[in-house]
Amino acid sequence: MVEKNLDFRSDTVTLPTPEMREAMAKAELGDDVYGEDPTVNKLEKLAARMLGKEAALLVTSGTQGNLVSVLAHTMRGDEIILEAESHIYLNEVGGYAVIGGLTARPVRGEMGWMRPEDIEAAIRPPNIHYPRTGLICVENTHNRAGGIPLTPEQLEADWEVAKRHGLPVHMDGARIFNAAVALRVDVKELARYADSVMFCLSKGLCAPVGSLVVGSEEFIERARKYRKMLGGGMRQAGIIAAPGIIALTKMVDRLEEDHENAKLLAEGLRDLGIKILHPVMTNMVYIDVSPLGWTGEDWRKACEQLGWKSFGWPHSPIVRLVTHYGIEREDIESFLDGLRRLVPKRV
Ligand code: TLP
Repeated sequence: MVEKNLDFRSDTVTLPTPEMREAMAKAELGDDVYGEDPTVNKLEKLAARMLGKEAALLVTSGTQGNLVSVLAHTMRGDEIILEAESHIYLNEVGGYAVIGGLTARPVRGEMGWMRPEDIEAAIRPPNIHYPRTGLICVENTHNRAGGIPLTPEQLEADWEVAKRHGLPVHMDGARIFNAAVALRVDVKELARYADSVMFCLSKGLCAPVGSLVVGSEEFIERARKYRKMLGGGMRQAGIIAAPGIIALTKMVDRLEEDHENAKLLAEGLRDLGIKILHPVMTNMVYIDVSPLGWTGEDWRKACEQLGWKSFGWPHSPIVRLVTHYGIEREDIESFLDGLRRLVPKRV
């Protein structure tokens, strides 16, 4: 049975499935700092195999996974190239700068994709005045661009520039399985254009905690050391790896339902006069409620009346809605029915 979780704020709110809870209770455990937790080892092996990389590392969160990856690829003083609206740049507390001693060179993308020529223009030539470019980061799906999946062709074009300049590529693939499902490609086809990929178990895949970093054996060894430095050596972490295994083996294909529900939601909202800001390709819908004469705060209150949680601020009419496990098609339909009664009538 799915616990009702009427919450559009994020797919991070998903609760573990009953099967995950059971797996947690029964998980075989050991000390993972000694490499002795069999459940963690099993999850890491599975993740590496699924993404087509040599090795994997379980980390506490997407933010920690991105940070250990960035640290393992770079040296203090390097500059990293990333998309101007990327999560690493905007939403990870500036860890790359504070902890890594790195500077950022943001490049504006088109629907989340940095064009290869723009990346190339941002790579620093040797010059005594310049920092060394150390890394290129891409994000897939791209959150603030609207949950847009970057295609293998787009990724290959960026990868080609990086390799021509001898640079590593890190992919913030927090929702890489949403991208793979939406594009109907094997996730390996996306991961192959990155030296390292971070992806999250605790978003649409429903595990309660955890993300993974995948890459070469040698890269993962370095990342493991940084994870320890950041306090991420988790001892009997099989407790969180067990639901992670279920996330990867049982929860990937159902992401399609979330994508269908997001499309249904977007169509219904459009019919009510609300502006949809991006093509809806995965589980995110970004809207502008100003055509209703509403602020984000009005939106939030309307949702609250209908029993839903949704973000919405007084100063902005832009809101992100995310579909996920626990939200069924019927829930979207009844939400839209309720909303029809609340929105001002159109003239
Ligand atoms: N994103 C959260 C918020 O921080 C915005 C969300 O609700 O979407 N990369 C991407 C692309 C993400 O969207 C997120 C989380 C992360 C990394 C960080 O993951 P966590 O929250 O596990 O640190």
